[in-house]
Amino acid sequence: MKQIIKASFLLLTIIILLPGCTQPREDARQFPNIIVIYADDLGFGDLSSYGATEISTPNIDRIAHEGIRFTNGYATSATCTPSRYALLTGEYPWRNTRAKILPGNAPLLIDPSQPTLPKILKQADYATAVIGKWHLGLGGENLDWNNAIIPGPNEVGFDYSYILASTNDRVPTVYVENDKVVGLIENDPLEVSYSENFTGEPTGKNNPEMLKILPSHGHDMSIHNGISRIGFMKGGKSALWTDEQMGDTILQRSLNFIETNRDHPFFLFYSLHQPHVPRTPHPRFVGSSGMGPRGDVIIEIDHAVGVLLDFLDSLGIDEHTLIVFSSDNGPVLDDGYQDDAVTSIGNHTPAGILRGGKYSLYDAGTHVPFMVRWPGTITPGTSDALVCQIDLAASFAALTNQTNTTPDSENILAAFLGKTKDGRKSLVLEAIGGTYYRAGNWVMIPPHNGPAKLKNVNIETGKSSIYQLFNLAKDPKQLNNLATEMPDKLAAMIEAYEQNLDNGN
Ligand code: NG6
Ligand code: CA
Repeated sequence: MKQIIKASFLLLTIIILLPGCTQPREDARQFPNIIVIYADDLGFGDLSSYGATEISTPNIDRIAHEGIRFTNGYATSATCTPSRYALLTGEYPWRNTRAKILPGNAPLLIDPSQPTLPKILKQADYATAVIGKWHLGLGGENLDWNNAIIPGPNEVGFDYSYILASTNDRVPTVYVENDKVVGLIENDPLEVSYSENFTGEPTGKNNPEMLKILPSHGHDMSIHNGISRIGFMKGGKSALWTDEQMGDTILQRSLNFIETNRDHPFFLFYSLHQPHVPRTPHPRFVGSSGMGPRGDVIIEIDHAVGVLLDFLDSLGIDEHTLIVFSSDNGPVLDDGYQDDAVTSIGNHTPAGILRGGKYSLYDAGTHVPFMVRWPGTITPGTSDALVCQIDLAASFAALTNQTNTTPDSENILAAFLGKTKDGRKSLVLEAIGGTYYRAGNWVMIPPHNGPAKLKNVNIETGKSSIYQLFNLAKDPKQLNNLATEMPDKLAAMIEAYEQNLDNGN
């Protein structure tokens, strides 16, 4: 009897103790933490794991080498806002006419009633956060930055948000934490306009003597921190960020979020602002690449990724964390500031072997680095499966036993985990001024009106008055237009493309 009582007591003790120690950990760890690290304008050839020889990115390469390195990974779009829209909503951005590069005072682009990736993960009891670049609009029309900014990220599925209001080259140059501008004080209200300057405020155009980085095109409006931006602002002085600190700020907030949720599944959208312009590395990275500020900020993000990986390791949650690393669109050198990106590039090829770049209908616009790491679960390797950021929503819904309610996202979890090399069959991608179609290794670009080159940024648009058809398996540089030579293939591609568009509307 004594024995039985003793045994029961022991059992009771174990049961009582379990919730406090191992049990919840195991429950909470049913699904992995998910971190999406999203670079801004990083090209297919910008990482050493993707063939760069003039720059070394050992920490990001760790994700590639310890996970699956995708050679056919895509953003949906050759610019930022639409790619981010697709990643978060699982909806093709060309279905939403507002999903274009947004000004800094644009209303929230995602409808709070839309299904989103973070909402799906919240249903699976994840804590969710976006930290870093947002560029998906905030609030409604005529937003007052001095009051609660609603709706924003918190209304579309994020429990916590700490974001750049828009981009680092657009006003207002402030962080927004949840629904408030960080550091704003009452007697110095922040005002923002994209139509006219505020009386007496200096601009890059009129006051170049105040600038430490000169604009090359655009970016000549309000000045903050010696850098003129797109758009006008006034006041809110106590809230204005320091560009050189931005990398550290975003990283630190991300580490805090991870630490807070170390015992609970979390989804972190770690949204880097580099190497987008203006490129302002922290002083400790200045000169680190030998390639000017663009290279230096790539080294800066590589370093940040290393800190993050080590942090996960130190918390013992490495094997419980799935990481995706990718970029929102392809590379650009001169995107509006005279920052030596062009003159210091040397032999580096940001787009790697691909044609075009940011904004372009050619492959480098959307074909980006893409890697997925989940130590202990994913067997490292390389995959040529066609995968796209739009598919994270459905795939992570599958991973966490949730129903995918987003319209265009496909469950290709098996491809993301390296279990199959079958990804998507096709994609309707977009760039500035139009859409195009990839199916298997083939790309069809329909005729689009517009210049063949964007002169300021010196990038081919891919626009042509005739159909273009390329076989990327044989011709990754897209030099050999097979449209005339292969009329049947062209017709089949056009038909499939139009069917995809029709289904979309
Ligand atoms: C363009 C800006 C460019 C960049 C881009 C958005 C000018 C002349 N150019 O309009 O500098 O901000 O928008 O980049 O203003 S993205 O990566 O956020 O899509
Ligand atoms: Ca971008």
